[in-house]
Amino acid sequence: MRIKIITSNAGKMREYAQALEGLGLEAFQGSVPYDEIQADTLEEVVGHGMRDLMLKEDSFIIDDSGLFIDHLNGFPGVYSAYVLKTLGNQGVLKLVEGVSERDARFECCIGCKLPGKEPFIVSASCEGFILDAPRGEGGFGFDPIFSSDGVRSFSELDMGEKNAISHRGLAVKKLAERIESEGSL
Ligand code: ITT
Repeated sequence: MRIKIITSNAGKMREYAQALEGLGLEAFQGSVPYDEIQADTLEEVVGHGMRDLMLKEDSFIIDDSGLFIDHLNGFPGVYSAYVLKTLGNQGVLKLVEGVSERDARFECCIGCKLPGKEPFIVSASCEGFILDAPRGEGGFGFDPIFSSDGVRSFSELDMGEKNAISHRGLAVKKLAERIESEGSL
């Protein structure tokens, strides 16, 4: 089965291609504009986006993700894309400069609509820490400043290693279980 991933983010797209390939699914990128509201949770953003997209498309996957930093009460969270664009990783590091509590988590919310099936949402998170300085060349977005084990940043993992433990990798596993249980594979 082929699945259209509606995203403008090339980093996400690469991860979907690899994670879904392992499940025998072929991901391809689509760019269909849809309503992305500002809301308190990723699930609300995805739910709204899906309702809009279902008027135009009969199957797709969308993904809304964010970095939630404990010391900042979960900021940037649902504002992650804007914060990365405006402050960048250095700006985020400044917000936690000298702070010893570095706990953070990535969250990923996937909205999935398959032909002739009910739409559904799955979410997963990955706990970790904000590093003191960016490290590594791989990945995208906040990867250089986030580590799940406190040793290597997500940018220092290869994509397979990241997908095995990341918010997106875990959400894709839930997605696959759900698709299998509905007999769509
Ligand atoms: P869409 O077109 O799919 O919406 P986006 O880049 O706007 O792409 P999000 O709003 O979901 O995506 O992402 C919020 C921000 O978090 C964005 O700047 C991403 O680059 C970043 N991000 C999401 N997943 C990430 C990951 O696995 N590692 C590092 N940064 C990530």
